[in-house]
Amino acid sequence: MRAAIIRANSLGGLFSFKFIRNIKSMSSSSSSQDFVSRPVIKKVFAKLQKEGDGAVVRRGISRSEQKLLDPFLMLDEFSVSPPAGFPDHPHRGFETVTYVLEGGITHQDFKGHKGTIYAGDVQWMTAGRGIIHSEMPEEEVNKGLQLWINLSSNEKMIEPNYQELSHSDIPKAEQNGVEVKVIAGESMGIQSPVYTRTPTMFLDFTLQPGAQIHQNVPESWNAFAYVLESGEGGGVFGSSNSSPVSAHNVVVFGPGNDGVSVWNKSSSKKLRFVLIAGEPIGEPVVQYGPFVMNTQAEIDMTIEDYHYGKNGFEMAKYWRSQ
Ligand code: FJE
Ligand code: FE
Repeated sequence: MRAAIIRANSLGGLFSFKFIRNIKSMSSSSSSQDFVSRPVIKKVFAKLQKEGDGAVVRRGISRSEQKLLDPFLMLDEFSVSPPAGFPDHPHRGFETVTYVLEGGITHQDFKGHKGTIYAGDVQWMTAGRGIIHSEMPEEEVNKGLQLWINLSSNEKMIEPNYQELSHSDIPKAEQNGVEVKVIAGESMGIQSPVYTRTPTMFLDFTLQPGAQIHQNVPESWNAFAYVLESGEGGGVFGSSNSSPVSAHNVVVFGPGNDGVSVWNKSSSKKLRFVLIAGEPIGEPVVQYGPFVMNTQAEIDMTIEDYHYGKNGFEMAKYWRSQ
């Protein structure tokens, strides 16, 4: 407790009030006593918008959050039914992480990769210098998350790569009414097998009514949560007396060295959210749709490469998904 107060005071200024409130409220709880949560600095409701071919996504992170949440570029919660989907389109300069929550998504690319991921499975795709692919739904209802993670300038033009994880490859831990699936990084003593070029933590938490967690996050990293399911009054983030956050909201955490605390204050419903954090890259971001580079000149070059089938887009002229 004492260490926490010293650290809170050393930050001074704007955040100290919130931290001190936090410490007081935590002194009555047992498991979070030694922790001070990062404060919540922004909440964003993920509004519906059209994407792909007839698909609708909830966009939780977009350009307006990119500065606060470097290295993250986009977070979409998708719910898509055939014939809608995401037909042939390119990517360059970043990674896409697709986490299926319900149904299945089939992926095909211009290098002959093909596969379907179902509920609980993850595809961690490094687009690098260039991918053209389609992502199409398999069943009646297909839901999930797609996160875009930037690559540093020296990795933007690397060879594309896939890490595909079946739900059975994703380590899971359970303790005191808290379940965590470790998609990337480490939590509750278990570690994901995913290799993250941009250091990233991606955790899927389910808290039973009354449960709480404190998750450490490296000090220099940016962090946010996205609420998937919450009962009324359930999802409380950052400070135990802050107002509850409902489903389809992004909660952006401010800086701090301890990590984040979350409470499920609902008496009957579970709370499910993903906690995502990453090491900021600190480089300029110039985005043109599915191309993310550091300068406008690199974007112009990318559009030319895609158009003429060069520098990684060689197969663009010949390939169509089946
Ligand atoms: C797309 C740019 C895109 N959100 N969520 C342009 F990024 C996409 C695209 C997606 C996407 C795919 C999945 Cl599986 C989930 C997503 C955007 O693929 F279709 C176009 N046209
Ligand atoms: Fe894509």
